[in-house]
Amino acid sequence: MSDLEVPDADAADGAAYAGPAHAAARGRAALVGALAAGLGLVAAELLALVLPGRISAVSAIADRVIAAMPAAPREALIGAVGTLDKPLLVLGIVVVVVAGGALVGALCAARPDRAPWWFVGGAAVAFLVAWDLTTSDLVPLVLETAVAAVVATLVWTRYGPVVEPTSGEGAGQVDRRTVLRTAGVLSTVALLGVGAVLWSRRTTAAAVDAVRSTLRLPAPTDAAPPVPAGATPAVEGLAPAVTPNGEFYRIDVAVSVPAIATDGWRLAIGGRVDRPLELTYAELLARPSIERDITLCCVSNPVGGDLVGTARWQGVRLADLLDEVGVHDDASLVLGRSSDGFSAGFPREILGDGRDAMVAYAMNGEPLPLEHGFPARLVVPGLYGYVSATKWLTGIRLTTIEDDTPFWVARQWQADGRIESASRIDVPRDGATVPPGEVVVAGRAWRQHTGVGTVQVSVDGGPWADATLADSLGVDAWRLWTYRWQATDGPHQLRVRMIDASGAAQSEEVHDVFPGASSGLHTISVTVAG
Ligand SMILES: Nc1nc2c(c(=O)[nH]1)N[C@H]1C(S)=C(S)[C@@H](COP(=O)(O)O)O[C@H]1N2
Ligand SMILES: [Mo]
Repeated sequence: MSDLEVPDADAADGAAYAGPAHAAARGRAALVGALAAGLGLVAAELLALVLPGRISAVSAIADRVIAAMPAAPREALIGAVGTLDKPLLVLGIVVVVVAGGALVGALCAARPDRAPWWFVGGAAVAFLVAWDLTTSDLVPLVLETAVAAVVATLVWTRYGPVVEPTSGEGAGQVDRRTVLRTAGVLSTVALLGVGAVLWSRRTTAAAVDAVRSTLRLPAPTDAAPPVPAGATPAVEGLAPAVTPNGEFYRIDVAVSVPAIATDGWRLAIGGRVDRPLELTYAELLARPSIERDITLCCVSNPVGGDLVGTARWQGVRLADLLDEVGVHDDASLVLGRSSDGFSAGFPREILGDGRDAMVAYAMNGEPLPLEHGFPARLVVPGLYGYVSATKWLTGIRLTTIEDDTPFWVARQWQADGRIESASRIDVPRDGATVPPGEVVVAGRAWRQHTGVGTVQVSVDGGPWADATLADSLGVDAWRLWTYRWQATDGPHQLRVRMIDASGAAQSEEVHDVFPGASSGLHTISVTVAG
């Protein structure tokens, strides 16, 4: 028996397939298998475009992979490739599918009737990985994976090997030129299909964004005072107190930004309530609204990092909506759900202190940008985004953590996402060289919903000296600060700490982000040379 023996072929098939001709046939079968799998995938993605919800199986699988990754490798991946992590994952999935098809083709060269079972099995595995029990993707994902299996089988039966073991070596094989020509045609179709998917995504997003930019916002019923001119000290290189939308950090697990048209959008408030409520976009905007400056912050922000931003948000007070639906006493968790299957939840008791949590629809005077949750999102002062700030909001569920575990809590992040005190030096930059004499050191500090009390700077481990606080945007936003330092030649270390408005000093204990939040004092090195 040759070592090119096809493992699952019986002796008669094996004899007919021995030798170099067999290897070539197996190569062709692998090629057809790869094409079959690839085209199945393209067909599924095209179908996703026309199904309600536009749930792509590939992006759903990428979501689940990101979600299933332990925090350390995920952070490492994001650290290494930044926001390219999702496109790379999608590419990886495509490669795995095509390679899997090639393997099936090679293994089934001698027994082509077996390949469809592998395609069906592969599609079933893809479905199981893609489907999240907590979302309603069931029907689209069943349809998409079924279509993938059917298309792969059709391609295989049309172009795959035909084996008639009794009629001699290579009998019934399609010739090489036919396979290559077909491969060319099918690859072109596949590329066009992928192109069409990407193009259609972009045009949908562009269409939603075009409508978005024509929307008119109501004047806030309860407006924020004008931003004080003194909220941002005039220091070169210091970013403003209110972050422009285009510079606001973005964090989410969505592979492509959901583009939700306002027409069909509804916000459903339900669960353990007396009177469930459903609001259209117009109904949401018709309600009394508040406008507040709130600093939003990611739990993954490292000490001194920039996954934090402040915007002037406008929306409907969450407490008013909850009063209206009549929340049951046993509802301990407020869970925001989004169109992409993400959910974020926080203890209901946190709202007991009257903080201005809201269903926000505007950011810095314009409808929420698509990346920041259009048409609506939750914003809760004092909580990290992962437990509170659900973008592309479609539902608010009054529930318990046992019944509905929020996305990141199910992945071992802390359930209590209250923001820790933090402070940062922005100017000068770490590693900068500055001239001797008076140097203006500047930065920001935050402890949302408590407020900043004092910011202090220490040079080279020396005594803490008070910085000057800029004008306040309120307790829910960060506060900028400056410190005049008499710099002398040589290398120096600058360190900052914050004491909040209740008198509690920022933790000096150093720890990494997972599973709660980073802590420790931001320290930078500068060289003074003239
Ligand atoms: N739908 C959805 N909402 C989400 C997330 C997400 O992955 N999906 N991530 C949350 C996290 S972890 C953060 S820090 C904030 C970030 O909001 P931003 O992108 O507007 O800055 O969004 C939150 N809302
Ligand atoms: Mo986050």
